[in-house]
Amino acid sequence: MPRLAPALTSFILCLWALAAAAHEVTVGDLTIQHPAIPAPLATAQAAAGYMAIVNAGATDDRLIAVEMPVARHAMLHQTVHAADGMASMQHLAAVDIPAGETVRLHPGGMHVMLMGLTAPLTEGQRVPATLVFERAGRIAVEFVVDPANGTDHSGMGH
Ligand SMILES: [Cu+2]
Repeated sequence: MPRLAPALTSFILCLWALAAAAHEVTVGDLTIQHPAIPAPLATAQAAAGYMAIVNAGATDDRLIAVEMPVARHAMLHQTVHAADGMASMQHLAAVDIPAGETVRLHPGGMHVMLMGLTAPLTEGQRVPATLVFERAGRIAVEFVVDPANGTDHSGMGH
């Protein structure tokens, strides 16, 4: 089937690219899907990290801390939009991960706020981090630096 080979090859390459772009880590009942940081400006002091957390178990959990050596402080934040359209951010003590649910940290919502970057983050880079859960304990992940999302997070209401 010589004519099928190129199509098959590109299909396999495509699968491989998808796998590389969407990584995940499963420990026990929790799956952390695609932890990622949109590439900040080279001069940025702050950045935001996003991911989805799936709790396939029957017990609620909570994300209580994030440790990331590339930032002096990593905090859990929630972007809130006031009636006048202005966005600001609130610190969250924890993010609830209810049993059987998927919680998404995404632009405009909850995020991991990285303050005081100790090194520039460039697209494609993998940034080690530890997520600390109340029940599941410590889970090591790697945040991938994704293409910039066009928003300069560093200027938002801190
Ligand atoms: Cu923030």
